[in-house]
Amino acid sequence: MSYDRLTHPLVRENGVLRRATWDEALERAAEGFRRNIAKNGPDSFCMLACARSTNEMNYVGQKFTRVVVGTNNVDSCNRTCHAPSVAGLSAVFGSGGGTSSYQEVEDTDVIVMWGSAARNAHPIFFQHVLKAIHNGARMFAVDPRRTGTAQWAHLWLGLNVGTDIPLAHAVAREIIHAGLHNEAFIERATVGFEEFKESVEPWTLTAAEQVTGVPADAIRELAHAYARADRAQLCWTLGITEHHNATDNVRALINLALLTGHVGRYGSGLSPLRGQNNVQGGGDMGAIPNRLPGFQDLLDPEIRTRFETAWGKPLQPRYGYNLTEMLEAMGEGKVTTCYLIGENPVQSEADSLSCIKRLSMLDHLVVQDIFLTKTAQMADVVLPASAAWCEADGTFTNSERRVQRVRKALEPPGEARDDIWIMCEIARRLGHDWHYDGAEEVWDELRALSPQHAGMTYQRLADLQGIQWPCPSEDSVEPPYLHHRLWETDPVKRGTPAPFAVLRHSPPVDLLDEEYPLRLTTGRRLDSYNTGVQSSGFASPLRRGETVEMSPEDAERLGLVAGEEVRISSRRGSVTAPVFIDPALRPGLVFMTFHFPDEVDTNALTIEATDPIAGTAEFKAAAVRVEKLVKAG
Ligand SMILES: Nc1nc2c(c(=O)[nH]1)N[C@H]1C(S)=C(S)[C@@H](COP(=O)(O)OP(=O)(O)OC[C@H]3O[C@@H](n4cnc5c(=O)[nH]c(N)nc54)[C@H](O)[C@@H]3O)O[C@H]1N2
Ligand SMILES: Nc1nc2c(c(=O)[nH]1)N[C@H]1C(S)=C(S)[C@@H](COP(=O)(O)OP(=O)(O)OC[C@H]3O[C@@H](n4cnc5c(=O)[nH]c(N)nc54)[C@H](O)[C@@H]3O)O[C@H]1N2
Ligand SMILES: [Mo]
Repeated sequence: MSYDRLTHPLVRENGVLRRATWDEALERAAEGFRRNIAKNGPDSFCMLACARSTNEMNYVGQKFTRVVVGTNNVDSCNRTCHAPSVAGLSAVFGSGGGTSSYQEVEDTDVIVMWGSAARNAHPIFFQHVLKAIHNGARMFAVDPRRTGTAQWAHLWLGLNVGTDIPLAHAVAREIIHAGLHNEAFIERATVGFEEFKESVEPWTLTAAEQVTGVPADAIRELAHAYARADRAQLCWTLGITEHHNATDNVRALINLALLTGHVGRYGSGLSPLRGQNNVQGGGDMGAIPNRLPGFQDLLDPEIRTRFETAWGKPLQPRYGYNLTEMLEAMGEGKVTTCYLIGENPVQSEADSLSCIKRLSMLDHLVVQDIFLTKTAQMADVVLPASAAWCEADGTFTNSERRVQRVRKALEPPGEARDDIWIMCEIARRLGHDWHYDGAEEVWDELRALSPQHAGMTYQRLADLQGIQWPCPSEDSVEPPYLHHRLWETDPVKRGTPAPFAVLRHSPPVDLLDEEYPLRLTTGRRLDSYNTGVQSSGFASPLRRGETVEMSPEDAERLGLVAGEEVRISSRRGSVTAPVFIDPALRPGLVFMTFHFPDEVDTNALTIEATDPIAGTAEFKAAAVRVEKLVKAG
């Protein structure tokens, strides 16, 4: 199916959505928020902000939540992908951003793509990887599937789903035993090495081979190549972060960089490639429950006071709910109203059936989107927005922390309006007379409050074609990578040392057994985007709908042929889809996307087990059964 752009506001009347004027829809949206806040308090409100939209939109969105409503319950899809990367990197280095620039990838010697299908999901970044390979770099791919990325690799390490910690530990142990660790760096810039060394000792190459399925020789080769390289980049994405122990997975990879000193220098670093075009920016702008704009800690009284003075309102001195906690709180009747901007959780959340149940318990749901999504169809009020990437002004921030300008090139269709205009109109109806004369005014307000963005005027962003944070002043010139302080000889300049983490292996929560013997992992294809809202409107002979991809061996064992419709069932739900036979998959592993949820709701199968630190769900590991469909008659 394909979606049509929303061109006018809608309000629910007698159970159905009908066309409304802007004035009526805005009043209805505001009235529902007012009613719930008055009855149940500000914490009964939550906002999901849009990682597709601009920094300026996200800044205004979090300010709306904190100032107009008075809660910190604001989050976005960052929760479903890289919240564990941000949590892990912040815990070690005090900052959640990826440490390197794209250019450095071209100038490095070894690139490890760990749990990342970048050729499909980050094609622009992958161009830099291809240039690096052309320049002589060796690329290693660590992925249960032999992906398009793996096809370009010097070596593919096809591990079992959810065994990244044993693999990383075995790499670490091999580096230590071969004497390839960087003793000077460890001594100067890190803490906890002895405990870490002891903790990886059981993970011999043989022990790791048994658990991960990766041959010992391949583990050894990765360990030696990474440790011996002059420059090395370790990049990861959702194969690491969409697990119930995702922050631990991230820490396991950071350990490898600390062990070898591959961080804080030109060409060496740690890169979580972010998901949606502006999910990095959304978090930087404070559209997360624990940080104010500029990624500043909400619990720091000095920082809070600065914002309270600027915004003229006391802020709640405690973290809000993250997306996962918001949904739980809806189920418990604690959150009763939600302002949902540019997210489609009905189709993107793990265990979608329970997500729908929770959203339907809300007293008042306002959805602001560019399409009438499945989530919008549940709303009380639907507000048509302009598409940030071509119909609005502002900035986006990419995975290398580079802030870039986007400019309005087209008028939005029908009566659709800018995300910021809509939020300000609702704020006004709730007693806050907000007016911004364009995106630049929002940006300048942010610059005054966020030291890491202070020097990025619109003029400089245009002149320099984007600037990476940190950029504390208009004349500052910072290196393109973070944490160079770790290499300073002066202990004062070096600052807080980076801690190693002692971790343990924890296999996927959804256990395989006789009833559910196959491991399902889910992910992306090049030609489709997330829940398909923005990518289902075109057909191509090269493009297929949802399928269940499996190895030739499993297909044969189950007596299945390519194209045959089968039933896929997990402990939570059941769907049907055609079989696609793919030798990139090893026996025991099946793969589905979540790009066609109107036809096949893959997330009816996934499990809501979440990482306790970051709240990210284990989208990458469900236990399923695949069966022939019994034909009627
Ligand atoms: N074309 C396209 N591009 C996109 C998107 C899209 O939908 N379509 N979405 C965007 C978004 S929001 C995001 S977050 C990114 C995601 O980008 P990626 O993370 O690269 O994409 P995925 O396909 O979800 O997962 C990556 C890989 O993890 C592997 N994997 C699964 N389980 C494990 C495991 O236990 N260990 C390891 N090491 N690997 C494992 C999978 O086999 C898969 O190849 O892509 C962005 N870019
Ligand atoms: N099974 C499975 N499920 C997954 C994942 C997985 O790997 N496997 N990955 C997870 C990940 S990483 C992510 S990021 C989520 C994605 O989950 P969602 O963010 O819920 O899904 P999208 O389809 O990207 O929805 C983006 C929405 O933003 C709207 N939009 C686009 N531009 C604008 C704009 O300028 N303004 C406004 N107001 N709206 C706009 C679009 O119309 C669309 O409805 O899915 C998660 N779900
Ligand atoms: Mo994502």
